[in-house]
Amino acid sequence: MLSWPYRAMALAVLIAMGGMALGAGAVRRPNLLHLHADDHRADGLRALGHPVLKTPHLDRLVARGTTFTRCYTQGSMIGAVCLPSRTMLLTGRSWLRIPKPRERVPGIPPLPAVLARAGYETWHAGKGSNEYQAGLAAFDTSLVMNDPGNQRAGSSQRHADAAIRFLRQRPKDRPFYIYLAPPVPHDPRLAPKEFMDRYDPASIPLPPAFLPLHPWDNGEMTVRDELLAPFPRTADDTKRQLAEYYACITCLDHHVGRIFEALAETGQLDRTIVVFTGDNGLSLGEHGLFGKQNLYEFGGMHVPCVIAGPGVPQGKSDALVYLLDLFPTFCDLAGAPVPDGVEGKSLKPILDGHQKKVRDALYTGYRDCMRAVRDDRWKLIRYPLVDRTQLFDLQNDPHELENLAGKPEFASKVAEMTALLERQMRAYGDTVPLRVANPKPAEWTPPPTRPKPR
Ligand SMILES: [Ca+2]
Repeated sequence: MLSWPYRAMALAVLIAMGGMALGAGAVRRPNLLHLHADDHRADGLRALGHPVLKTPHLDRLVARGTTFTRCYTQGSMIGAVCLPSRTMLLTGRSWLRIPKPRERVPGIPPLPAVLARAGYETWHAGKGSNEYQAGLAAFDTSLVMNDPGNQRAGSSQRHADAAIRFLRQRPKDRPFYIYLAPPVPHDPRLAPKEFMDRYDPASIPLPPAFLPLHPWDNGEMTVRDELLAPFPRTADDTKRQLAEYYACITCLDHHVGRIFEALAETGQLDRTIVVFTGDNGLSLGEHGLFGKQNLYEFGGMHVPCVIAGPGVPQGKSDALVYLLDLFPTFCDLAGAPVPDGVEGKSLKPILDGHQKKVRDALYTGYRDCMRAVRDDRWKLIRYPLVDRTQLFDLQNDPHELENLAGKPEFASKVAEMTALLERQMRAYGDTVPLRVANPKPAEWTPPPTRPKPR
């Protein structure tokens, strides 16, 4: 038995160690509330720099937490970018190593199973299609909330109502992990009139990289999402679609605010880490594109990522991160061991202030027609099937307006970034060739009549 002064010293050391391990203000085994929007652009909140959007509740989350400004889903081998994105999230595996929707990765339980084993009550509500079914099946409760009939406008409210009911009735002896993933602001973009009325299409600015047509064939010009707008894209139609998109986001924000109120009412706000992300981006007129089947910064793969709660500092991180990093991050926050074979990297060392970054470069891919890599400043996009390359200086050209790849003074930078891309592809088992024997002509003219989106 230690005498009093030694006991006091030992206690002080234990407290100091606890503080080091958890970060100031942190709680042991916090609740995890993951709000996962659908097709939500990386700039899709007022607090993330959007000039027109009204998102007061999520803006407050940004104000009190850490925003990862360079978060991406890694890629997609199909037009439904949602599916591999959500599978990566719940398996921690990279895009070419994910399982089929109803299968598990041998040796890696899905994220909810890992958290359940660590003592968490796991609860999901969200869309059922283009989701990782084996992951949803591992939740203690999984509510698949497909919109009845044409009632998409009420989707945000129905999802929030379900989450609030759970918060009020849940077992109080365990922390919770909520995965709330409504199909919002995915099309059809419908919100109640009070939200639609808040955006006048005439006063919506066009996106910075708006073009009537993409200048050449990127290999995926008539996929479903690209057929949601006329060719060539018009200012009026684009503004109308943007107004609808913003109305859906403001409606989502309103109901997220109700969830935050319920957290406060039930005494859980200071025990809950809230994570807000989107599953993929959306072009909505940028570069002449409308979908998520491309690798531009304000296009398919770049997503919002905000983490706020006890022990999480206020600020911004420009670390290069993937959505699949959330798997080990959630494990770390919950005190659960990260299963071997998870490829994501925990962001907790960044939140704790121990690290500035988790990787030096970040690569993305789409089918066999696009590959991209970026570092802190430069980004290269390669289109093997039409033998085109783009090089952007993101520091001076964040909207990717000027392609530097053809300029002789950037030839060595193109070679350097191509080599970086090849190394990244090797690391992730990606064998798609960056050059093909007989590339197609890159010129493209839109179909004379627009096919119906499937
Ligand atoms: Ca999506």
